[in-house]
Amino acid sequence: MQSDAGERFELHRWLYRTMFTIRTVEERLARSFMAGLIHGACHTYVGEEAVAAGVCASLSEDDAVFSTHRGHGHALAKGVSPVALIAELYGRETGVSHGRGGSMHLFAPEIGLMGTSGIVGPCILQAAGAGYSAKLLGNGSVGVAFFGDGAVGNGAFHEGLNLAAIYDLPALFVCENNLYATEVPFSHASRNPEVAPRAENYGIPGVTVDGNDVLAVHEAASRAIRRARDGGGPTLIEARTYRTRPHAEGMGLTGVYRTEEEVAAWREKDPIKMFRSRILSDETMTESDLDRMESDIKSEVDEAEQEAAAAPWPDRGTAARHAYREAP
Ligand SMILES: Cc1ncc(C[n+]2csc(CCOP(=O)(O)OP(=O)(O)O)c2C)c(N)n1
Repeated sequence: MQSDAGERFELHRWLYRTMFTIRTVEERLARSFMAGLIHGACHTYVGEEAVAAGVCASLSEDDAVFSTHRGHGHALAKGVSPVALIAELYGRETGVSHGRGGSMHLFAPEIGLMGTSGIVGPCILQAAGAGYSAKLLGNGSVGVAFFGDGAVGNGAFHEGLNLAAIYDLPALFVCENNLYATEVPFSHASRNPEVAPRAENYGIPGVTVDGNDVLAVHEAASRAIRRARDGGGPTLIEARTYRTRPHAEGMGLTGVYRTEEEVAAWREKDPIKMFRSRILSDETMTESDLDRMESDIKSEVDEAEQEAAAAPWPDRGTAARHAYREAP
């Protein structure tokens, strides 16, 4: 059995590696978008990496994740490789959805990434459905939805949380409250700017957590996931975070809806910077360990990008594959 210190080291290493990989891939994709290599929209997850990493650290391939238009980070944290993600955004056959889905439609059911979607809200219902299936099968798995504050006003939020609550389903609802839906402040879209207390309406626990503190997210998520696996029912987590890039690449970073000062203040609370300081003060790893890890990840992502750019396009003859069921 591993010692506590050994387990902590492994966890911290995994969390840092996952967050830094997401950041590096996203920054690479932002450049690729400007170079015209990406077909369709590209919503990056820069600034929010601690949420995907902190939650997915407690999940296995048997747990089902449903995500949104901002899903690259969830896909990577759930185990999609950088090359499969980048190739998907480049529209290539080797992409995670064989080049058919692009940025917002990432599917890898073999590792429990049940899909990202451009439609705001349904992932909440799908996670409740996965929880229902897990309960019927008694297999101990959990359905997880990641969604933004913009989904909270959608009927799916009420229906999904209510359904999961009344049947004590093993589900976890993770609201990434980054304060804006596109360029609409949450405080304009709702008279109640808090999400977690809404859990009380459904009789389930609601937890607010600093979404830029990966250890805080991990602790809240692992407790909720354990509770769900043990038959205790669903939890709503509100992770308070911020995207430090535009809503989608090509849009303005700031504007009528937020100021440069606000973005700069949140960059000071960057989740990777914060975790790096924590690791160094806890002495889990040294500066040179972290520098080496970062440089390895940068090389891996560079190689992944080159491989994706050289990958073949899907064959025209297979355009309808996965769109229609094969005739029996
Ligand atoms: C059902 C639905 N309504 C509206 C839209 C248009 N839309 C795309 S992204 C977005 C904002 C979503 O904001 P939020 O859920 O907070 O996620 P964030 O982009 O902040 O991560 C909206 C309204 C949509 N895609 N689906």
